[in-house]
Amino acid sequence: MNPFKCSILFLLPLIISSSISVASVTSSLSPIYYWNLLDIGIEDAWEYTKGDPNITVAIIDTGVDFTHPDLVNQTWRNSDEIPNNGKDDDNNNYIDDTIGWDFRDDDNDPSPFLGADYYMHGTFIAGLIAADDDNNISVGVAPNIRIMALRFLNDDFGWTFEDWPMFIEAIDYAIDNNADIIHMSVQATGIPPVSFKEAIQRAYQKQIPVVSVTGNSNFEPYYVRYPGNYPEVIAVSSIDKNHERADLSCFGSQNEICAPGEDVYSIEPNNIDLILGSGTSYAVPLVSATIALILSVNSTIPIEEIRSILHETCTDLGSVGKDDYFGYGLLNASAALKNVTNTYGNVSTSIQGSESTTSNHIHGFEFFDMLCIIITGTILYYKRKSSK
Ligand SMILES: [Ca+2]
Ligand SMILES: [Ca+2]
Ligand SMILES: [Ca+2]
Ligand SMILES: [Ca+2]
Repeated sequence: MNPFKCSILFLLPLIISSSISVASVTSSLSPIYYWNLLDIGIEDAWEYTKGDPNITVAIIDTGVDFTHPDLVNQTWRNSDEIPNNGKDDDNNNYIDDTIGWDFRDDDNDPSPFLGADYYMHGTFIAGLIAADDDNNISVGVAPNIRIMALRFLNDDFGWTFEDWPMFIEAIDYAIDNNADIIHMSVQATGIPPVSFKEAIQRAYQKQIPVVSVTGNSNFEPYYVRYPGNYPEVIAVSSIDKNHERADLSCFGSQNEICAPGEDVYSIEPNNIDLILGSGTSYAVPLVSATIALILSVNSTIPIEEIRSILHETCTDLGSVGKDDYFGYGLLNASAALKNVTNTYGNVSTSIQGSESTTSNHIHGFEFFDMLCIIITGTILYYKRKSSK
């Protein structure tokens, strides 16, 4: 056994959270289907943790199919809400919201509408984040955490100007119902209204990391799309198997980190086959889920500390140091978990609010389209691997 593994065995019993599960490293992942997870060092990261069930990622998207065998055990449950009694038992203004909320249809079933464009988008992302590791369909970065589904996107895989209040409601739901991370693989075509920016800032002030795309719109005007452009949001760009930036992946100074998102496999609703997808949408889940693993080691680490850990541990690509095309570099879950375990694994820290960071920020352009279409991920083809 190498010294690295010895240090893990020494450190684990000192972790204060009793719910930290010591991951048993499963058989090696297939480099064909999980090259993206292997590329961020997931097998070594799992020696620290596969996630804490008390850590929840809220996914604002097309909805999530929680009947999928890979997501049944990963479903966030609102324990304060009594199911199906027609009452809002926890007084959060949502009746019978036991597993999230469908803001698009205003009901308590956040599963995707199978007739919608890209109905698989949210489930594909949920699979990358947390697909269960106890069967043969797929496995996510943090299989022991929980997913809160907040359905928002319309049947055309987008939203319109009048939907911004609905988007804000979804963010506030995540904040008010104790999500630990807010995931949004979406991009606007212009600058969102101030009320939306304020919702992002509310999450930041509550120390809830918000993770989004740089965007899939590498054409004029060139800039990292919103919400990824906000300094409070962690913007993720997409690279391929050769560590080349994806052609459509937006770049700029707000590009914080990159992760593999091209030709990656995950799950889809109402089916137990793997499907293949590409786009910044599918790079972001690796970052969201790695943050979930970090918070599983210690849930009180402030956002800016998490960011520093990600920056310091990622693998530099392109020109030396942080650059517009790759941000600080390629996400390295293994190094991040080693860092966080050594620093925070046996130390209790208090949550400290902090002011928004300042960063270079684009100014001077206005909405050039009221239709806020997002196409941050495409599905190229289906059913490349049958389960079992
Ligand atoms: Ca309720
Ligand atoms: Ca109820
Ligand atoms: Ca699985
Ligand atoms: Ca670089």
